[in-house]
Amino acid sequence: MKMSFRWFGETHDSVKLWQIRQIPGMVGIITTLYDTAPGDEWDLDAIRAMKKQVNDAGLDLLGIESVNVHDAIKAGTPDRDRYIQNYVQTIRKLGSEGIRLVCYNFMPVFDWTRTELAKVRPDGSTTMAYDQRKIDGIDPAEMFRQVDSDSNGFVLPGWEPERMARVKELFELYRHVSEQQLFDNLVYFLNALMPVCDEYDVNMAIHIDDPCWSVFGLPRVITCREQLLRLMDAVPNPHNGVTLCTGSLSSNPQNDIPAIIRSLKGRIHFAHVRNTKHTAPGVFEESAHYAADGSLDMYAIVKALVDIGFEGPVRPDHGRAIWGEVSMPGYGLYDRALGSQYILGLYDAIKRQ
Ligand code: CS2
Ligand code: MN
Repeated sequence: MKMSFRWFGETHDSVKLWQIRQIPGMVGIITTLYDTAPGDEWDLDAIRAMKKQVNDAGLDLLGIESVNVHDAIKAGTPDRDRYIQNYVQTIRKLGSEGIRLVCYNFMPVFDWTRTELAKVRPDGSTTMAYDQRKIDGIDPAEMFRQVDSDSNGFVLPGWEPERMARVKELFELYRHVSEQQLFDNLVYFLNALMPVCDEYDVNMAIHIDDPCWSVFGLPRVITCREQLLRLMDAVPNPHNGVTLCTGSLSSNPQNDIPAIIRSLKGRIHFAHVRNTKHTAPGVFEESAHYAADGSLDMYAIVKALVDIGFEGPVRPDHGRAIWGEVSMPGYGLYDRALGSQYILGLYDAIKRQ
């Protein structure tokens, strides 16, 4: 596996490339052009500049997270083909620059959802947490106000203020979109992308929905093994693959993550490895990556990735805020650096066994 780190670019991230470079075993960066809006066609010069910046720091640009999907595509409105064509052009440009991995999600309106961004843990660190009972009691606009006021002044991916200003309109757009339609729209989108993915050998890697059930009554389809396999079968081209995010999958403890990994052999193009701690049904918090700190069997997860021959990029995912660091919630340097070392330690031990 190739260890990588998500980076939000010079203007959006508190972490510097030179710091990432000093983490042992770190070879790559996962980033995006943060100033593009979902649906825009990316600019080739901007892609080149982004790549050069990463390479100049001694790291490889291993993939894009995310090329965001416009809501017209997810909701399947009549103007979707225009946005799909822009997406095709973006893949063409990324592929021509040797960037072969595109992570994306297909969740309507919101990206991941947490009800607390700085829950204090017994050791004084803070972490992101989710409690379904809180979601049931508030509306999405209130949810956004809470997220925004807790975000240390950073813009959280998927929770951009421009987007949230349109939240009512977005909900209206999905009012009549069933889970089946959302799934069909995803298949339509992927079928349109496969020719350009074949031409440039670009892997599309869908991120697991987080949490992996419907929130605020919106449909969600990338939630469990059955749905993942259904998508792999619907578009059998191997360029249609998955970002296996253990934290997101673990939101539902019914998901047997090592078994899911094994069932997706050849279709996992990117792995997000992190741990969560469950306290009640629908209630969890993001623990340290270290297995004993949370509920996941991290050894079994890394073992399954090794056993299926996964060689792609992996990254630590959300970390706690520790040692006084102030960063975008979940995306500081320190705890993710620790997480990467733990994953590499497991990986080395498994490989030598
Ligand atoms: C992140 C997501 O929370 C996470 O696990 O990885 O924000 C992810 O970047 C997007 O869902 C991918 O489009
Ligand atoms: Mn993830």
